[in-house]
Amino acid sequence: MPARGPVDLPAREPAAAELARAATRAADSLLAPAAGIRLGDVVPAPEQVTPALGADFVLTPDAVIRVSADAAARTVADQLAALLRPATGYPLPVADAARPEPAGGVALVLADSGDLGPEGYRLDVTPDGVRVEAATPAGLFFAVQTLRQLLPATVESRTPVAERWVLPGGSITDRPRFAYRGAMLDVARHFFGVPDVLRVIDHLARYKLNHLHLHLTDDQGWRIAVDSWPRLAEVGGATEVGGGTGGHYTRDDYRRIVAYAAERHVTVVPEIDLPGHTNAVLTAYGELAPDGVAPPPYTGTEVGFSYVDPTNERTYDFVADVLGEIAALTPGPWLHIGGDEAFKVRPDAYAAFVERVQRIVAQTGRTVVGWHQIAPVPHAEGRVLQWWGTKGDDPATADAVHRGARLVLSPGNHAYLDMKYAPDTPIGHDWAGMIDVHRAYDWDPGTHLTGVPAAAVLGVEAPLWTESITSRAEVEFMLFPRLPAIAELGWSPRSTHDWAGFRDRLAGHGPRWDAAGIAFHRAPEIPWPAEPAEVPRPTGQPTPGTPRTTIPAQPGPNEATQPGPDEAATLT
Ligand code: TNX
Repeated sequence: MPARGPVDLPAREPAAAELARAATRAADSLLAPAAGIRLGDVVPAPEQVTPALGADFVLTPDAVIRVSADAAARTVADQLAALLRPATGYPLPVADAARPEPAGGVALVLADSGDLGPEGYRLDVTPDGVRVEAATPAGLFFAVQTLRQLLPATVESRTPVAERWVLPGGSITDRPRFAYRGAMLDVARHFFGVPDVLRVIDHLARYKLNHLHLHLTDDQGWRIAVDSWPRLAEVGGATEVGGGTGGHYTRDDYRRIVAYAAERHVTVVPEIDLPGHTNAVLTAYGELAPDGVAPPPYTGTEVGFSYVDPTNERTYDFVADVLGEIAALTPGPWLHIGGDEAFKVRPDAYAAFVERVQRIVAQTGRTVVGWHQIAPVPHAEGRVLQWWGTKGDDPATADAVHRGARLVLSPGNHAYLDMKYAPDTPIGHDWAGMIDVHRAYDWDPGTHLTGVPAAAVLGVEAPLWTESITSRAEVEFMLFPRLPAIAELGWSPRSTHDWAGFRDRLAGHGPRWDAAGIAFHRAPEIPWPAEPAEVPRPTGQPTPGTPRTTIPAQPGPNEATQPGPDEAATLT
């Protein structure tokens, strides 16, 4: 008898394989919803989520990423590929979207259909593929951040993982509530080098934040090279809180930060704090001091004692030169002039100074931003005030809004991520109270300040002051998990606001942060999933679900493999 089977198989194989795939899909659709990620498990919560049970998509080794013919969109496709390749081990070539649609891929399509706005997107997941549509590359980029969260947490691994790369089926239509969604890093109290800043930009991008405010100058240090006043960085940059050697960004360093941010649709907002918080300036150029004498460097944490002389014309040369150089290096529309805590400057002199500096900013073609202390000063076209008070009522700020100012909200008692989580938090301040995750989440930017309509609110920002924060691990400990709470307030429609739901969605990010080597705080309010038992735990690590109040001085378990920013995704 002739051997049976092999000779007949080629003709039957496609049908058999198809049947097998269909059977797997049917079985998966029954199993996946219980065990896997649901379409709505995204932070910040999307505007509209329509799950389709049984319509999951599985990313396979032969998947292709297709993208519209546009350089910036192509960058997003390359970023997606760079994000997915390490953990999946798949080649994921990037091809032109105009090519005939192969099944099983991801398509990123620029299309101005519907009302997605400048940052919105639509994501459709079907068994045959994933299709993203947006009017802009920024919209595609934000969709990619959503897509990333819909894959298993192990997608964050930088080495290949055996995993079924399933995405839950259905559609998401999403766009932000506010145009300005930011975080601030104080690089003046303690200096943070370029790799640390790039990593913070990655953290922002994950949660669809689109502004990085850099607090570049303060009493303890001046952190940006200025060609026309070189001693600012050379002398003023050589100190920090606690007496360390500080540091500063060269112009190329700063350009690199700005470019890295731009590739992630993040705008850098540089702050030169004036007229107070300027001891570092005065150590470098004593001629700008009210008494003309350079003070010694300051490495403590008091505020409000220093100021540049508002009656000296040289002060305005200094301001114009510095702001001119910073504007030339900064593609974004904003220049932040500080304006906070100038306690030693009389109110009339302060108002005249700020009014003049607002005009200098206008001459650079940029829009002025200042802390809300500048509210009483006459309006300047487009100006933005950053609210950091702890009350819900401030007549001076409401009045400035009525005169045309817009607001970025950073309420000290909700959004100041340098505040401790709880009394036993080992670092941070407490002057604005404790800020646990619930407190960071539990406010509404649209109604927060009496007399300020939602239409005047440009957005939200989470500042991280660094008097007590000295390392990348400490930065991450304070940012995570509160930064995603502020991000959700900035992005998600108010109708999605729900603490219990947020807490559960956020919990799923713990394993992602573990896989990405992010040193987050295991806040006890969040029901973090237990880690798999086989994951080896370095001694001293808390058991799952236990709040961690110490910050790892050593890199976390995965940090050695993923220490830096996601520069693999950078294209030059
Ligand atoms: C107030 S908020 C400051 C900063 C401090 C911060 C500490 C603001 C505009 N000024 O100088 O670093 O408190 O929380």
